[in-house]
Amino acid sequence: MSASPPQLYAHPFSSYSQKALVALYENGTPFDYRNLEDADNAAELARLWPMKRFPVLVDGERVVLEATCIVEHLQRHHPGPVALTPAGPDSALDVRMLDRFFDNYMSTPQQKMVFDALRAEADRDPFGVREARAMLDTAYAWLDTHMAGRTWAAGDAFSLADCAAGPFLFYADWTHRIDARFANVHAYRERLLARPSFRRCVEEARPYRPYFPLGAPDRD
Ligand SMILES: N[C@@H](CCC(=O)N[C@@H](CS)C(=O)NCC(=O)O)C(=O)O
Repeated sequence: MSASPPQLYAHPFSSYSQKALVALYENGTPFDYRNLEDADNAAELARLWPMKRFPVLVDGERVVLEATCIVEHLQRHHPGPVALTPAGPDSALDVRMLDRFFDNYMSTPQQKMVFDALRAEADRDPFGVREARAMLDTAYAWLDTHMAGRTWAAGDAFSLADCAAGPFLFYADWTHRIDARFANVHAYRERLLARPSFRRCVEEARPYRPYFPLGAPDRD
């Protein structure tokens, strides 16, 4: 794509940033980390993407939005030993399906609760937060059944779906605890925490735990 390494606009404490970082760390892909803690990088992000959502990857002339697409772009243009999207079309579909599950039914309700906590009291949405809690409980229950007998979310190997699962299960449990009866989900979360790529993200994010508006628990 370009002679220079891709640039990643991201923040260490952000779950979607971690999803892209896990992919980069899995394959030891060189990249230029544009940490959004730096105001100049944040201003550049706003120029690149008016939504100001992150992560965003810049690779030569190409601006890649959305964490899933960033992982897919890396797989295509900077492949390494770990194939995060399988070559077979049906296996690739399984991975993408689980990736969509984690974005839509784990991260979306989790973000809803966090964004609500950041609002002024008068602007809060208690009904929406109750709906988000219910969605997380349904997602935990479905995932518990899905993970029975599995190591990773889709197929036999670590994939894009697990890049999403690491940060989203991490913060979902902080936001709305995963009930103890969902033993397969707890075991999967622990497996993800032990994976060096995600462990590295957790350690890099540790200094920012005071940013968590619901109060970071004293664990993990
Ligand atoms: N659909 C986007 C979601 C990205 C996203 O929501 N990122 C959060 C950080 S984890 C963010 O940009 N938050 C800042 C904001 O909402 O203004 C993706 O898949 O990358």
